[in-house]
Amino acid sequence: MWWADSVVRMISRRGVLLAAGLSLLPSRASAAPSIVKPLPATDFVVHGTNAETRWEALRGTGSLTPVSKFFVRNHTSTPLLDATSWRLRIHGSGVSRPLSLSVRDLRALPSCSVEAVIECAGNGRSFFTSQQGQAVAGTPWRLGGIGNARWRGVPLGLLLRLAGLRAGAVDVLPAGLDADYVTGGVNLGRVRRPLPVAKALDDVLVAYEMNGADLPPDHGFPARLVVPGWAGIASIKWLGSIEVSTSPLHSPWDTQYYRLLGPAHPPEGTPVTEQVAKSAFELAWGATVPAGRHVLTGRAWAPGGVRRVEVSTDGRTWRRATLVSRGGWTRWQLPWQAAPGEHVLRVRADDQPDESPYNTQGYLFGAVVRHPVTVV
Ligand SMILES: Nc1nc2c(c(=O)[nH]1)N[C@H]1C(S)=C(S)[C@@H](COP(=O)(O)O)O[C@H]1N2
Ligand SMILES: [Mo]
Repeated sequence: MWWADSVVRMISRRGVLLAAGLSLLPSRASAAPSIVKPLPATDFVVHGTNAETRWEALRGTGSLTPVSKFFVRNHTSTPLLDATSWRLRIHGSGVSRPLSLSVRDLRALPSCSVEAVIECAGNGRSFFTSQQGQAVAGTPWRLGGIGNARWRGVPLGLLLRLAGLRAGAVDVLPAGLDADYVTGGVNLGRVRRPLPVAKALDDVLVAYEMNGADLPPDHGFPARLVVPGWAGIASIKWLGSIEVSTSPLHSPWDTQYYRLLGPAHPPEGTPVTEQVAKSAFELAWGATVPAGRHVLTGRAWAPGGVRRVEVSTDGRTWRRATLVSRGGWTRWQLPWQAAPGEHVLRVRADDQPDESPYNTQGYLFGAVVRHPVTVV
Protein backbone atom coordinates (compact mmCIF):
# COMPACT_ATOMS: atom_id res chain seq x y z
CA MET A 1 0.00 0.00 0.00
CA TRP A 2 1.34 3.41 -0.92
CA TRP A 3 0.24 4.79 2.46
CA ALA A 4 1.85 2.10 4.59
CA ASP A 5 4.94 4.22 5.28
CA SER A 6 2.97 7.15 6.61
CA VAL A 7 0.92 4.84 8.81
CA VAL A 8 4.11 3.44 10.30
CA ARG A 9 5.47 6.97 10.80
CA MET A 10 2.25 8.06 12.45
CA ILE A 11 2.23 5.10 14.79
CA SER A 12 5.82 5.61 15.86
CA ARG A 13 5.09 9.30 16.44
CA ARG A 14 2.21 8.34 18.65
CA GLY A 15 4.50 5.92 20.48
CA VAL A 16 2.15 2.98 20.15
CA LEU A 17 3.62 -0.49 20.12
CA LEU A 18 2.54 -2.69 17.28
CA ALA A 19 2.38 -6.07 18.99
CA ALA A 20 -0.51 -7.66 17.15
CA GLY A 21 -1.10 -5.63 14.05
CA LEU A 22 -2.84 -2.29 13.79
CA SER A 23 -5.54 -1.54 16.28
CA LEU A 24 -7.83 1.37 16.97
CA LEU A 25 -5.72 4.21 18.30
CA PRO A 26 -7.39 6.67 20.61
CA SER A 27 -6.69 10.20 19.45
CA ARG A 28 -4.25 11.83 21.84
CA ALA A 29 -2.79 15.22 22.28
CA SER A 30 -3.85 17.67 19.59
CA ALA A 31 -0.20 17.70 18.51
CA ALA A 32 -0.82 14.31 16.89
CA PRO A 33 -1.39 14.74 13.18
CA SER A 34 -5.03 14.40 12.24
CA ILE A 35 -4.40 13.21 8.69
CA VAL A 36 -2.20 10.26 7.73
CA LYS A 37 -1.36 10.97 4.09
CA PRO A 38 1.20 13.59 3.08
CA LEU A 39 -0.26 17.08 2.51
CA PRO A 40 2.18 18.86 0.18
CA ALA A 41 1.57 22.61 0.06
CA THR A 42 1.34 22.39 -3.73
CA ASP A 43 -1.79 20.24 -3.43
CA PHE A 44 -3.49 21.28 -0.19
CA VAL A 45 -4.45 24.17 2.07
CA VAL A 46 -4.62 22.86 5.63
CA HIS A 47 -7.39 24.14 7.94
CA GLY A 48 -6.87 22.59 11.39
CA THR A 49 -7.85 18.91 11.17
CA ASN A 50 -8.99 19.36 7.54
CA ALA A 51 -7.20 19.83 4.22
CA GLU A 52 -8.69 21.32 1.07
CA THR A 53 -7.51 20.53 -2.44
CA ARG A 54 -5.89 23.32 -4.44
CA TRP A 55 -7.74 23.69 -7.72
CA GLU A 56 -4.57 24.35 -9.70
CA ALA A 57 -3.39 20.89 -8.60
CA LEU A 58 -6.26 19.26 -10.51
CA ARG A 59 -5.22 20.68 -13.86
CA GLY A 60 -4.00 17.83 -16.05
CA THR A 61 -5.50 15.14 -13.82
CA GLY A 62 -8.34 13.06 -15.22
CA SER A 63 -11.90 13.06 -14.04
CA LEU A 64 -11.18 11.11 -10.86
CA THR A 65 -9.42 13.00 -8.09
CA PRO A 66 -6.27 11.04 -7.22
CA VAL A 67 -6.35 9.91 -3.59
CA SER A 68 -3.14 11.89 -3.01
CA LYS A 69 -5.06 15.12 -3.85
CA PHE A 70 -8.47 14.29 -2.38
CA PHE A 71 -9.63 16.71 0.34
CA VAL A 72 -9.95 15.45 3.92
CA ARG A 73 -12.52 16.57 6.43
CA ASN A 74 -11.91 15.08 9.88
CA HIS A 75 -13.79 16.09 13.01
CA THR A 76 -10.89 14.63 15.03
CA SER A 77 -8.19 12.30 13.67
CA THR A 78 -7.95 9.49 11.17
CA PRO A 79 -8.21 6.27 13.22
CA LEU A 80 -6.09 3.30 12.19
CA LEU A 81 -8.47 0.37 12.23
CA ASP A 82 -7.65 -3.31 12.21
CA ALA A 83 -9.46 -4.85 9.24
CA THR A 84 -9.42 -8.34 10.76
CA SER A 85 -11.30 -7.42 13.93
CA TRP A 86 -13.51 -4.75 12.29
CA ARG A 87 -17.25 -5.43 12.20
CA LEU A 88 -20.17 -3.49 10.82
CA ARG A 89 -23.25 -3.90 13.01
CA ILE A 90 -26.70 -3.28 11.60
CA HIS A 91 -29.25 -3.19 14.38
CA GLY A 92 -32.30 -1.43 15.83
CA SER A 93 -36.08 -1.55 15.85
CA GLY A 94 -36.19 -1.23 12.07
CA VAL A 95 -34.62 -4.62 11.33
CA SER A 96 -35.71 -8.15 12.26
CA ARG A 97 -32.31 -9.90 11.74
CA PRO A 98 -29.48 -7.76 13.15
CA LEU A 99 -26.20 -8.31 11.33
CA SER A 100 -22.54 -8.20 12.22
CA LEU A 101 -20.39 -8.23 9.09
CA SER A 102 -16.63 -8.66 8.75
CA VAL A 103 -14.63 -7.20 5.88
CA ARG A 104 -14.63 -10.66 4.34
CA ASP A 105 -18.45 -10.90 4.64
CA LEU A 106 -18.82 -7.51 3.03
CA ARG A 107 -16.51 -8.33 0.12
CA ALA A 108 -18.31 -11.62 -0.52
CA LEU A 109 -21.57 -9.79 -1.23
CA PRO A 110 -22.56 -8.48 -4.65
CA SER A 111 -20.94 -5.10 -5.20
CA CYS A 112 -21.34 -2.24 -7.59
CA SER A 113 -19.31 0.82 -8.40
CA VAL A 114 -20.33 4.45 -8.81
CA GLU A 115 -18.44 7.59 -9.76
CA ALA A 116 -19.55 10.31 -7.37
CA VAL A 117 -18.27 13.48 -5.78
CA ILE A 118 -18.11 13.89 -2.05
CA GLU A 119 -18.36 17.54 -1.10
CA CYS A 120 -18.42 19.22 2.28
CA ALA A 121 -21.62 21.18 2.94
CA GLY A 122 -19.33 24.05 3.94
CA ASN A 123 -17.43 24.05 0.64
CA GLY A 124 -17.21 27.69 -0.54
CA ARG A 125 -18.03 29.00 2.93
CA SER A 126 -15.31 31.67 2.90
CA PHE A 127 -17.12 33.45 0.04
CA PHE A 128 -20.07 34.28 2.28
CA THR A 129 -17.61 36.63 3.97
CA SER A 130 -15.30 37.70 1.13
CA GLN A 131 -18.05 38.20 -1.51
CA GLN A 132 -21.17 38.88 0.54
CA GLY A 133 -19.71 40.53 3.67
CA GLN A 134 -21.44 38.03 5.98
CA ALA A 135 -19.89 36.51 9.09
CA VAL A 136 -20.37 32.72 9.24
CA ALA A 137 -19.08 30.01 11.59
CA GLY A 138 -16.94 27.09 10.42
CA THR A 139 -13.92 26.09 8.36
CA PRO A 140 -13.25 28.81 5.74
CA TRP A 141 -13.06 26.58 2.67
CA ARG A 142 -12.66 28.09 -0.75
CA LEU A 143 -13.85 25.61 -3.38
CA GLY A 144 -11.47 22.74 -2.59
CA GLY A 145 -13.72 20.83 -0.17
CA ILE A 146 -14.71 18.40 -2.92
CA GLY A 147 -13.33 15.37 -4.72
CA ASN A 148 -14.59 12.90 -7.30
CA ALA A 149 -13.87 9.18 -7.06
CA ARG A 150 -15.01 5.81 -8.26
CA TRP A 151 -16.32 3.96 -5.23
CA ARG A 152 -16.94 0.24 -5.02
CA GLY A 153 -19.02 -1.39 -2.35
CA VAL A 154 -22.25 -3.06 -1.38
CA PRO A 155 -25.53 -1.19 -1.86
CA LEU A 156 -26.84 -0.20 1.57
CA GLY A 157 -30.30 -1.29 0.43
CA LEU A 158 -29.03 -4.85 0.00
CA LEU A 159 -27.58 -4.88 3.53
CA LEU A 160 -30.79 -3.48 4.99
CA ARG A 161 -32.81 -6.17 3.25
CA LEU A 162 -30.42 -8.88 4.48
CA ALA A 163 -30.99 -7.49 7.97
CA GLY A 164 -34.75 -7.87 7.52
CA LEU A 165 -35.73 -4.24 7.02
CA ARG A 166 -39.17 -3.67 8.51
CA ALA A 167 -41.86 -1.88 6.53
CA GLY A 168 -42.13 0.74 9.27
CA ALA A 169 -38.42 1.72 9.27
CA VAL A 170 -37.97 5.45 8.68
CA ASP A 171 -34.36 6.41 9.48
CA VAL A 172 -30.89 4.90 9.58
CA LEU A 173 -28.08 6.29 11.74
CA PRO A 174 -24.58 5.34 10.56
CA ALA A 175 -21.82 6.02 13.11
CA GLY A 176 -18.04 6.30 12.67
CA LEU A 177 -15.31 4.60 14.70
CA ASP A 178 -13.20 7.74 15.00
CA ALA A 179 -12.87 9.36 18.43
CA ASP A 180 -15.82 11.09 20.07
CA TYR A 181 -16.17 14.69 18.93
CA VAL A 182 -15.71 17.06 21.85
CA THR A 183 -16.40 20.74 21.31
CA GLY A 184 -16.76 23.61 23.79
CA GLY A 185 -16.28 21.09 26.62
CA VAL A 186 -19.24 18.97 25.47
CA ASN A 187 -18.81 15.40 24.24
CA LEU A 188 -21.13 14.89 21.26
CA GLY A 189 -20.12 11.22 20.87
CA ARG A 190 -19.33 9.38 17.66
CA VAL A 191 -19.66 11.29 14.40
CA ARG A 192 -23.06 10.13 13.13
CA ARG A 193 -25.85 11.55 11.04
CA PRO A 194 -29.31 10.17 10.33
CA LEU A 195 -30.42 9.42 6.79
CA PRO A 196 -33.99 8.67 5.67
CA VAL A 197 -34.59 5.03 4.68
CA ALA A 198 -35.81 6.21 1.27
CA LYS A 199 -32.37 7.64 0.42
CA ALA A 200 -30.61 4.66 2.03
CA LEU A 201 -32.50 2.34 -0.34
CA ASP A 202 -31.88 4.52 -3.38
CA ASP A 203 -28.20 4.89 -4.35
CA VAL A 204 -26.14 4.68 -1.13
CA LEU A 205 -23.07 2.40 -1.00
CA VAL A 206 -21.12 0.88 1.86
CA ALA A 207 -17.85 1.42 0.00
CA TYR A 208 -14.57 -0.40 0.57
CA GLU A 209 -12.69 0.75 -2.56
CA MET A 210 -11.78 4.19 -3.85
CA ASN A 211 -10.42 4.57 -7.40
CA GLY A 212 -9.78 0.84 -7.68
CA ALA A 213 -7.81 0.31 -4.45
CA ASP A 214 -8.69 -0.29 -0.80
CA LEU A 215 -10.05 2.82 0.89
CA PRO A 216 -7.09 4.69 2.38
CA PRO A 217 -7.14 5.40 6.14
CA ASP A 218 -8.03 9.08 5.75
CA HIS A 219 -11.05 8.29 3.60
CA GLY A 220 -12.66 5.69 5.83
CA PHE A 221 -10.77 2.36 5.78
CA PRO A 222 -12.07 -0.30 5.93
CA ALA A 223 -15.55 0.95 4.90
CA ARG A 224 -17.47 4.20 4.56
CA LEU A 225 -20.85 5.30 3.36
CA VAL A 226 -21.08 7.07 -0.01
CA VAL A 227 -24.27 9.10 -0.30
CA PRO A 228 -24.33 10.59 -3.83
CA GLY A 229 -25.60 14.15 -4.16
CA TRP A 230 -25.86 14.78 -0.44
CA ALA A 231 -23.69 16.86 1.88
CA GLY A 232 -20.39 15.12 2.70
CA ILE A 233 -21.39 14.60 6.36
CA ALA A 234 -23.83 11.90 5.19
CA SER A 235 -20.91 9.84 3.85
CA ILE A 236 -19.80 8.56 7.26
CA LYS A 237 -16.20 7.25 7.26
CA TRP A 238 -14.81 4.38 9.37
CA LEU A 239 -18.28 2.94 9.55
CA GLY A 240 -18.86 0.83 12.67
CA SER A 241 -22.61 0.58 13.06
CA ILE A 242 -25.87 1.49 11.41
CA GLU A 243 -28.93 1.80 13.60
CA VAL A 244 -32.22 1.34 11.76
CA SER A 245 -35.33 2.67 13.45
CA THR A 246 -39.10 2.77 13.11
CA SER A 247 -39.07 6.19 14.80
CA PRO A 248 -37.09 9.26 13.67
CA LEU A 249 -33.42 9.34 14.69
CA HIS A 250 -31.37 12.42 15.48
CA SER A 251 -27.84 13.42 16.38
CA PRO A 252 -26.07 16.75 16.86
CA TRP A 253 -25.08 16.43 13.19
CA ASP A 254 -28.65 17.03 12.12
CA THR A 255 -30.00 19.10 15.00
CA GLN A 256 -27.07 21.44 15.73
CA TYR A 257 -24.86 21.19 12.64
CA TYR A 258 -25.70 20.76 8.95
CA ARG A 259 -28.90 22.69 9.42
CA LEU A 260 -29.66 26.01 7.72
CA LEU A 261 -30.25 28.59 10.43
CA GLY A 262 -30.88 32.33 10.10
CA PRO A 263 -33.52 34.91 9.25
CA ALA A 264 -34.67 33.12 6.06
CA HIS A 265 -35.34 29.86 7.93
CA PRO A 266 -37.84 28.68 10.55
CA PRO A 267 -36.51 28.89 14.16
CA GLU A 268 -35.56 25.19 14.18
CA GLY A 269 -33.81 25.62 10.81
CA THR A 270 -33.85 23.44 7.70
CA PRO A 271 -31.75 20.25 7.50
CA VAL A 272 -29.03 20.23 4.84
CA THR A 273 -29.53 17.29 2.49
CA GLU A 274 -28.64 17.80 -1.20
CA GLN A 275 -25.73 19.93 -2.28
CA VAL A 276 -26.11 22.85 -4.72
CA ALA A 277 -24.54 23.44 -8.16
CA LYS A 278 -21.02 24.88 -8.22
CA SER A 279 -18.17 25.38 -10.64
CA ALA A 280 -14.49 26.20 -10.41
CA PHE A 281 -11.41 27.08 -12.46
CA GLU A 282 -8.32 24.88 -12.31
CA LEU A 283 -6.33 27.97 -11.40
CA ALA A 284 -4.60 29.13 -8.25
CA TRP A 285 -6.54 31.67 -6.23
CA GLY A 286 -5.11 35.03 -7.36
CA ALA A 287 -3.04 33.31 -10.07
CA THR A 288 -0.56 35.27 -12.15
CA VAL A 289 -0.48 34.18 -15.80
CA PRO A 290 1.35 35.48 -18.89
CA ALA A 291 -0.59 37.51 -21.46
CA GLY A 292 -1.73 35.68 -24.57
CA ARG A 293 -3.83 32.72 -25.53
CA HIS A 294 -4.90 30.34 -22.76
CA VAL A 295 -7.28 27.45 -22.50
CA LEU A 296 -9.22 27.89 -19.29
CA THR A 297 -10.16 24.56 -17.74
CA GLY A 298 -12.31 23.62 -14.80
CA ARG A 299 -15.09 21.49 -13.43
CA ALA A 300 -18.76 22.02 -12.60
CA TRP A 301 -21.05 19.84 -10.56
CA ALA A 302 -24.61 19.55 -9.26
CA PRO A 303 -26.55 16.68 -7.67
CA GLY A 304 -28.52 15.98 -10.85
CA GLY A 305 -25.60 16.69 -13.19
CA VAL A 306 -24.76 19.85 -15.14
CA ARG A 307 -26.25 20.78 -18.52
CA ARG A 308 -24.51 24.06 -19.33
CA VAL A 309 -21.34 25.81 -18.24
CA GLU A 310 -20.70 29.48 -19.01
CA VAL A 311 -17.63 31.60 -18.40
CA SER A 312 -17.24 35.36 -18.13
CA THR A 313 -13.76 36.84 -18.52
CA ASP A 314 -14.85 40.48 -18.96
CA GLY A 315 -17.37 40.89 -16.13
CA ARG A 316 -20.24 41.48 -18.61
CA THR A 317 -20.68 38.77 -21.23
CA TRP A 318 -20.95 35.00 -20.88
CA ARG A 319 -19.54 32.43 -23.27
CA ARG A 320 -20.55 28.80 -23.36
CA ALA A 321 -17.72 26.43 -22.40
CA THR A 322 -17.07 23.12 -24.15
CA LEU A 323 -17.94 20.16 -21.97
CA VAL A 324 -15.01 17.73 -21.97
CA SER A 325 -16.26 14.81 -19.88
CA ARG A 326 -19.11 13.89 -17.62
CA GLY A 327 -19.27 11.65 -14.57
CA GLY A 328 -19.27 12.63 -10.90
CA TRP A 329 -18.56 16.11 -12.19
CA THR A 330 -18.32 17.78 -15.59
CA ARG A 331 -14.97 18.94 -16.94
CA TRP A 332 -15.09 21.94 -19.26
CA GLN A 333 -12.74 24.21 -21.21
CA LEU A 334 -12.78 27.53 -23.02
CA PRO A 335 -10.10 29.56 -24.85
CA TRP A 336 -9.18 32.94 -23.38
CA GLN A 337 -7.11 35.72 -24.94
CA ALA A 338 -5.60 37.27 -21.81
CA ALA A 339 -4.64 40.95 -21.86
CA PRO A 340 -2.31 42.40 -19.22
CA GLY A 341 -4.02 43.69 -16.08
CA GLU A 342 -6.20 42.58 -13.18
CA HIS A 343 -9.09 40.31 -14.15
CA VAL A 344 -12.01 38.69 -12.42
CA LEU A 345 -13.00 35.36 -13.97
CA ARG A 346 -16.40 33.83 -13.34
CA VAL A 347 -17.86 30.46 -14.22
CA ARG A 348 -21.40 29.25 -13.67
CA ALA A 349 -23.07 25.85 -13.86
CA ASP A 350 -26.59 26.13 -15.26
CA ASP A 351 -28.46 28.73 -13.21
CA GLN A 352 -25.95 29.47 -10.44
CA PRO A 353 -27.08 32.74 -8.82
CA ASP A 354 -24.97 35.84 -8.10
CA GLU A 355 -25.81 35.72 -4.39
CA SER A 356 -26.15 32.76 -2.05
CA PRO A 357 -28.83 32.75 0.69
CA TYR A 358 -27.24 33.50 4.06
CA ASN A 359 -27.24 30.98 6.89
CA THR A 360 -25.30 31.35 10.11
CA GLN A 361 -23.05 28.32 9.58
CA GLY A 362 -22.32 29.11 5.95
CA TYR A 363 -23.58 25.93 4.30
CA LEU A 364 -24.44 25.41 0.64
CA PHE A 365 -22.68 28.42 -0.87
CA GLY A 366 -23.95 28.29 -4.43
CA ALA A 367 -23.24 31.74 -5.88
CA VAL A 368 -20.89 32.39 -8.80
CA VAL A 369 -17.39 32.87 -7.38
CA ARG A 370 -15.36 35.87 -8.53
CA HIS A 371 -11.88 34.49 -9.17
CA PRO A 372 -9.08 37.10 -9.28
CA VAL A 373 -6.30 36.62 -11.85
CA THR A 374 -3.37 38.88 -12.75
CA VAL A 375 -2.14 38.85 -16.35
CA VAL A 376 1.42 40.08 -16.95
N1 LIG B 1 -16.63 9.13 10.93
C1 LIG B 1 -16.56 10.30 10.28
N2 LIG B 1 -17.14 10.40 9.08
C2 LIG B 1 -17.08 11.55 8.39
C3 LIG B 1 -16.44 12.70 8.95
C4 LIG B 1 -15.80 12.56 10.20
O1 LIG B 1 -15.16 13.47 10.74
N3 LIG B 1 -15.90 11.34 10.85
N4 LIG B 1 -16.49 13.89 8.25
C5 LIG B 1 -17.62 14.03 7.31
C6 LIG B 1 -17.57 15.21 6.50
S1 LIG B 1 -18.13 16.64 7.24
C7 LIG B 1 -17.21 15.18 5.18
S2 LIG B 1 -17.29 16.55 4.22
C8 LIG B 1 -16.70 13.93 4.56
C9 LIG B 1 -15.31 14.13 4.00
O2 LIG B 1 -14.83 12.97 3.37
P1 LIG B 1 -13.29 12.84 3.01
O3 LIG B 1 -12.48 13.21 4.21
O4 LIG B 1 -13.09 11.42 2.56
O5 LIG B 1 -13.01 13.80 1.88
O6 LIG B 1 -16.65 12.84 5.48
C10 LIG B 1 -17.71 12.82 6.39
N5 LIG B 1 -17.65 11.60 7.17
MO1 LIG C 1 -18.32 18.25 5.62
